[in-house]
Amino acid sequence: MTVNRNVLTLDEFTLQQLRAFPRATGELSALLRDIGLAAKRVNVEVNKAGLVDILGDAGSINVQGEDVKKLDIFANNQFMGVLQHGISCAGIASEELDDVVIFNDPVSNNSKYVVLFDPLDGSGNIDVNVSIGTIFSVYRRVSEIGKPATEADFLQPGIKQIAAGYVVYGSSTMLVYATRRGVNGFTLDQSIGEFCLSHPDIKVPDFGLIYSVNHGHFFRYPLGVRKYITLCQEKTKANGGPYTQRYIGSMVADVHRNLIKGGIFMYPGTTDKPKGKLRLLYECNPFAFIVEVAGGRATNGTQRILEVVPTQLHERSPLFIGSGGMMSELEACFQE
Ligand code: P6P
Repeated sequence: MTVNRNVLTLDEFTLQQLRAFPRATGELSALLRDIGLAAKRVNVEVNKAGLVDILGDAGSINVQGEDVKKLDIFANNQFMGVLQHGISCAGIASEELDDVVIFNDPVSNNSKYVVLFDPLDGSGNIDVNVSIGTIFSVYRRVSEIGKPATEADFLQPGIKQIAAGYVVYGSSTMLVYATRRGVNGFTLDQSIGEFCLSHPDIKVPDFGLIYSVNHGHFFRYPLGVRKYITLCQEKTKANGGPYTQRYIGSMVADVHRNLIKGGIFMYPGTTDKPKGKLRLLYECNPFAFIVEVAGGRATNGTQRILEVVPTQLHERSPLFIGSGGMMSELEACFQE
């Protein structure tokens, strides 16, 4: 039987990347393997979520006598657990936890990375069977190796990211991650329980036909945003359209679709919430890194997302992200 060497698993791919850098320590490969393992475990529970009435609601005791956790908490614990027991991570920050978690054990203190993640973004969509996702961001520590990580390790601008990625639990389960060398997508092959390279070297088209925004807030958006949305609606075949509005209400699914097909995703600030809803550190920054490596752009409306210097762990930011040509059209509307 011939082995199909064209289909690389996530582990084989990261090891191949490691071999290309002889001086690399393998810590990043190990960290991505850990994240892939947690994602597979979360995927099993997400796929069962529709049976929650059989398994019992969060907080109840299920038929196996296990206490059923909210899926967000379950996902948080899976990612935190694999990272804490791995060899590459000194600590984590999570959308589910108020403060950073410094692992502070000898192996973790000697690790050179910290990881920030949103363990289950869009989890409000679970009970209506809409795709949801995990988002993660990897930084090299600025604190002294050998000692416990500090909060400063987590409050770095997005430009300092070493890697970033997401998992989309949808019609298929995909893990997409970026380093400065490129963006690559892996689809979970349930028959072997491995993420397999399915989307090598992802590049976002410079233009697309999709714009993603919550129209319900239209009259609370800044004038430039309203101008751009109107421009999108006026697009015809004669001037580069017609555009389609697609908004799932699950950022991972919306941005993933636009990354592959081309498009723009907007979560602007509003008159009542000027900073918008999305979190800078573990939603905006990782996607900004991924999309920029793929050839697109991401701003907060006035500044490149990756250059924003964070001051708080859970701070929010407006987000405009996607195809470079469409981002330029948006920025022209801001200038008018
Ligand atoms: P709205 C999910 O709760 C989330 O954080 C993102 O995944 C999604 O893009 C956004 O909120 C949707 O928010 O206000 O449009 O429902």
